[in-house]
Amino acid sequence: MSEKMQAAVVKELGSPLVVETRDVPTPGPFDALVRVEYTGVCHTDLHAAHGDWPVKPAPPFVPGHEGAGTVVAVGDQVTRVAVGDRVGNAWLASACGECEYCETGWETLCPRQQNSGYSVDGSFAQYMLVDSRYCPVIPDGVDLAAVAPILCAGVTVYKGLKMTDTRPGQWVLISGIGGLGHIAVQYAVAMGLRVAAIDVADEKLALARRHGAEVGVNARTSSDPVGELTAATGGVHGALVTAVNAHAFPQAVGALRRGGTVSLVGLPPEAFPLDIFTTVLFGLTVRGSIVGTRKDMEEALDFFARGKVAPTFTMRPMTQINDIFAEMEAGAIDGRIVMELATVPAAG
Ligand code: 8ID
Ligand code: ZN
Repeated sequence: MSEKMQAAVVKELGSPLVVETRDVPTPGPFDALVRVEYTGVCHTDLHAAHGDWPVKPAPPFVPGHEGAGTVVAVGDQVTRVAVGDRVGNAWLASACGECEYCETGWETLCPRQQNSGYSVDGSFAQYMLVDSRYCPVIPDGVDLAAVAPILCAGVTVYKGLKMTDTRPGQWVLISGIGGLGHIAVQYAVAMGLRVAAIDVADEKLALARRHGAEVGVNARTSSDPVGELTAATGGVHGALVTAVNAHAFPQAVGALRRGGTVSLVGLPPEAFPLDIFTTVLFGLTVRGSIVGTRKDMEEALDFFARGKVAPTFTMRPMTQINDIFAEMEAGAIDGRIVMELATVPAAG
């Protein structure tokens, strides 16, 4: 009889997840089987469970792409990790390794990539498979619960900030101070940038200030959020939009100074108007940014291991996943939720 585990499963898009007993998966040649100890909950998991995006995941599937745990078995071709190593999963579960993107350091754009918790089962489970050639390797000595949010939120904002082409001493706007945004503030400060924050809740702006933001603007209560940001910074050199609301995007573009760059990272399933005249005459750059490569991940994890960033998180059992999603939708989470897999009642 195969071994069993508990997993939170999307049975139908838009329906609550079901925590149920599943078989522990068997590793293929390049896979590692990981006993998951902690997993962060990303807003992408909520988009996945709702089927928000044009390319939809196929139920039943297990969400989760911020899982951290220990390797308990490996396939016969695995060389990069070994039983006992601490590894995680990531949104970029694997890529083809052969296309023009993989060949030029842009594996995150590989058209044949697999995505954890979307096209392959993720970390909302007591065990998961990872491709040993792509999985993040957790640095020695770091706390497994605290590192989980780095595996998506951390690497995504670290790469997204690099994509703003800003330099130390310049202003960067972080729009949306949720799971991604509050970590973005910390990477930006660590990179020597000056940080302005915008969100729709004063508690989120207070969190941004605790992590080093110098300016905080409430887009809900301010009569002129862009004017306030411009007055405080002279116009930001770069902006990173993590907000899950299309209104935040033109505001971030509006806050840029001439020559500025905005990295779009948040994924509300909508469009936004881009003023052509201003974009052209002010020489603005508007670009998308999707997670990070394995190298970006190594660098993002290194910032964490050196104590430069420390996600704010609350630990919860996986059985509360539907409550957690409801709180996320309501914007009621401070930083990140990290689910503890050990507290799930033993599989039977
Ligand atoms: O690689 C990527 N591009 C990537 C990676 C990971 C996540 C993209 N994402 C996407 C997610 O799919 C999601 O759409 O980034 C978005 C943010 O993910 P998150 O940080 O995990 O979500 P959250 O914790 O719910 O935070 C969202 C924040 O946005 C604020 C909320 O108050 C919250 O703090 N916000 C909203 I909703 N409307 C806003 C507005 N109009 C706003 N902030 C400013 N202005
Ligand atoms: Zn994510």
